[in-house]
Amino acid sequence: MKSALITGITGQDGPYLARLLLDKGYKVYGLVARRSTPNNWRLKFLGIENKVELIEGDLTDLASIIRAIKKSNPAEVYNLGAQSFVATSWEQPILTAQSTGVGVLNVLEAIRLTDLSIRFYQALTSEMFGLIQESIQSEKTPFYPRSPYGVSKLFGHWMTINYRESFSMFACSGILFNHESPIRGIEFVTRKVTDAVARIKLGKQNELRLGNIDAKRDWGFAGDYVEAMWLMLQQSEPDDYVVATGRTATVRDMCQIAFEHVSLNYEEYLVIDEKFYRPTEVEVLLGNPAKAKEKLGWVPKTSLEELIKSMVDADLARVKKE
Ligand code: NAP
Ligand code: F7E
Repeated sequence: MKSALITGITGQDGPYLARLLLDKGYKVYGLVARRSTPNNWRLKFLGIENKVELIEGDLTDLASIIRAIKKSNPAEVYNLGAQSFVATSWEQPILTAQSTGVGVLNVLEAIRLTDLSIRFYQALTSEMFGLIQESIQSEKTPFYPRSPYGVSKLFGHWMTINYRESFSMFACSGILFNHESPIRGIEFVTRKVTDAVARIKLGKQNELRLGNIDAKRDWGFAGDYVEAMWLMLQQSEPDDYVVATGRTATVRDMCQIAFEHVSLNYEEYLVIDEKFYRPTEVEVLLGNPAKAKEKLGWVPKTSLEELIKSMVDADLARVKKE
């Protein structure tokens, strides 16, 4: 039986990827950083809490990653772990550089020191395009990151390429645009909005405070995007791929979809709060997923409307149970 090791298995993408790999017959291990309270609610939400084996370790601790690789003996390692909230990357830039940036190097080194035949997936991001240099971003678009998070990911990107070229590692970078789901962290804007919509609808909240609602994002569904990760590691050659929907919408558009789903008008509840503005903003992102379509046969299946409505429905169900 093939084994896979996933870092970041307690985050949003980890459980979707774990479920996909379990369905394909893999034995799935997850590297989990020690926290004072276990953080398994997302694994539970997808019904796989008892189907994956968790190994304690941290991306900033090389020895713990080596131990996890020796224990799991994986054919594939998916490095999804990171401090991934852009706003926090200005509050904790050094921690972000260590986990999101140097963490990538630690996993690459751990593979180099244990088994160079392991196939490696690195979770990268459209945030590396930042101040966009082309109106539609592809694998060939120059980078211009706008946050400590984006800069840290760019370090991980070049390290992944360098290890591929230096040691012939099968190392792939997925440059993923924003992807969301009912298990998205509550601090990210889509989930913040869908949770607020549920609370407002159920009379538990009166307003929704947001920052820059003119920002535009290319939003897809996390469950679709993890399929692209797996497909990258099944190819004959390692490569880098943009994964996106090819459609962009404003935060305002997304709010409108969410509120209209429960027959409310967002303008009656939205309050603009300077607190949520960022020191430097990524104003617009729009990805071109043509290479992923051509080489991987990957296409997004979920529309923005379907995605946001499913998130509102999940939050309504949760808030009702509170
Ligand atoms: P997420 O929900 O923030 O999950 C991050 C995961 O990393 C969590 O399991 C977290 O554990 C773990 N982690 C953080 N620091 C760690 C450390 N030092 N050692 C070990 N584990 C650590 O992120 P996501 O949305 O699932 O995204 C997955 C990956 O894709 C991330 O690398 C993210 O930067 C990248 N990405 C995401 C998107 C997106 O739109 N979702 C787009 C492009 C790229 P705890 O929960 O215990 O802290
Ligand atoms: O912000 C604006 C905010 O925090 C989206 C991460 O997964 O995707 C994510 O990064 C936009 C920004 O995601 C609020 O200014 C307005 O323009 O949901 P977000 P993000 O920063 O795009 C990329 C691809 C990643 O790689 C990251 O890991 O929404 N916005 N008002 C707000 N954002 C938040 N969070 N909260 C607000 O109140």
